[in-house]
Amino acid sequence: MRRALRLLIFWAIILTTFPIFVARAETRLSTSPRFSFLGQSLHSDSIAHSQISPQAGPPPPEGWIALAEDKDEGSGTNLKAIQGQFYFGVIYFQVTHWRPWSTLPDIDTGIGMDADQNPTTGLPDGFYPGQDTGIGADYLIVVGWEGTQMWKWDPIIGFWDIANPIPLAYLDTPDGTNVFVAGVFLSDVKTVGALDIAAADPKSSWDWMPDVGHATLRLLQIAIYTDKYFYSLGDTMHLGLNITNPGNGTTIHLAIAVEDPKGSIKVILSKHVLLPAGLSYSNPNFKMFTLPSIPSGIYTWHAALLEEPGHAMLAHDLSQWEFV
Ligand SMILES: [Ca+2]
Ligand SMILES: [Ca+2]
Repeated sequence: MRRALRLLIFWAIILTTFPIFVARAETRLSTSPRFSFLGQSLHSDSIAHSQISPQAGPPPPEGWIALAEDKDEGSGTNLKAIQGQFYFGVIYFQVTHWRPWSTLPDIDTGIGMDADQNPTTGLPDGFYPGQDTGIGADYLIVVGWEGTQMWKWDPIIGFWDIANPIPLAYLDTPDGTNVFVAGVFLSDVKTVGALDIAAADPKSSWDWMPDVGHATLRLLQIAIYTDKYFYSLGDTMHLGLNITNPGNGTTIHLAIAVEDPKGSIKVILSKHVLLPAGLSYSNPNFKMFTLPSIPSGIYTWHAALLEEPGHAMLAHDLSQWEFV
């Protein structure tokens, strides 16, 4: 009898407190929007200072490729723009917000990467509020109070593998600004050679960039260089060209041009090129020129890989030399 009474009381307590528990859980979700709501509690990580020692150097400022821009929807720090580049084995992203970090006590920005370009694998659309990306992100770079790291999608549990975070290769989150740069090693990302990406900021009322759809970063690299800096009449210039394609075979447009000291540009090569899968092309004697009498001053070689069709910039490089 006593046992029956205890059971009755037990169930009475469970049944009366359960709705309260559910209500509390829902409140916590809505007041603390974050990527890891299914995961274990994470120790807070301030954006104010870089928490990791960078293993890679900063990427070259001229290497950024514009991926997406986003209007100011008014809440929080709000996402403004994202740029990307692939440089010496590291995938870098630069994210700009409309307002500085100091606007909020914590920031929390995520960059989802669909590395197999397959929307049926990885994070499904509609998982987070307002998520309409058309991609299935297989990796999520998080920068902010939830951590500064990358999570891999776990298809078994249907969530990020938060227990096994992947360290970032690079992170720069300068104090008092509204821009950060984060990088991850290509070797940590299983990819077909192009990344479909979308960014989100839960603390800015789940702001998405772009609002709908995604951008694509192709992991191609091009480098152009000369055998020395100073040249004069009659010298032979060895023009070097390197191209790497870590992904699948792809057809692109290769353009090479030289800019003279007055800023006028002469295209010396512009054509379709098939880049085989896994290409690592390096040729310090791509072209050789015996220099005629030309105006003295600083010249610049430009090299670019452009999307075909459309001619969106995929990778570019430049190299200066001087005629004396
Ligand atoms: Ca995917
Ligand atoms: Ca937006």
